[in-house]
Amino acid sequence: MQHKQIALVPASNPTQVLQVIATDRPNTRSNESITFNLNFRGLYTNYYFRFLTSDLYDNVRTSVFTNVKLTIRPAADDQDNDGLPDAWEMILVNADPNDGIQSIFDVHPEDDFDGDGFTEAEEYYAGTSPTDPTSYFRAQSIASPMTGQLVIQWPSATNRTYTLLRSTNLLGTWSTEASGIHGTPPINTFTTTAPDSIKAIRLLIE
Ligand SMILES: [Ca+2]
Ligand SMILES: [Ca+2]
Ligand SMILES: [Ca+2]
Repeated sequence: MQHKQIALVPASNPTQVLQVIATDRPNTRSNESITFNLNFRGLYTNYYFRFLTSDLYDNVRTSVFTNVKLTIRPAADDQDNDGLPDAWEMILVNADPNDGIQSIFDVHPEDDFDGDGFTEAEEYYAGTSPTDPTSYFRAQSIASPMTGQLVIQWPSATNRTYTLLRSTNLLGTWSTEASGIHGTPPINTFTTTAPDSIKAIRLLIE
């Protein structure tokens, strides 16, 4: 049932419901407070809150809202709403007290502070250091301690899982060597058999 509902809709397409905030609210109360969390980020366009009401027979009725007060609170750990936890952003704020990055609002996910080719967002996601140009996501050590054995190491983070692919040719045909490998920070070590046919490996963050 889509009536009796408060929903968030984009201004460009008001019939598209992005998120239902509340349903079946009784209409006899006033000064009602509804708390909800937006489950998307990036408010770069206009959105509407759509209020739909119906009578007991599900006929849509027009309602008059005399006073709707909307209070928006950013997520507690992300006051600048950029997707990076504020505590993590402090690494970049504190990296150089004399640079232009004086607060979390000066840290931008698309920037690359240490110039290693990986953005702050990518470094956060991979669990690598955003202030160390030698720290970025890649297999940092591949060794073959004995014939037929391959040891692969990479910088890893908690709450991340990894997939390892192997290829027997260089034509981009990949098969999964292992998936769901849990991060064991700071370094993951994975040992596998390495027949001569392996020509390349690839490492992905799931
Ligand atoms: Ca943030
Ligand atoms: Ca970087
Ligand atoms: Ca780095």
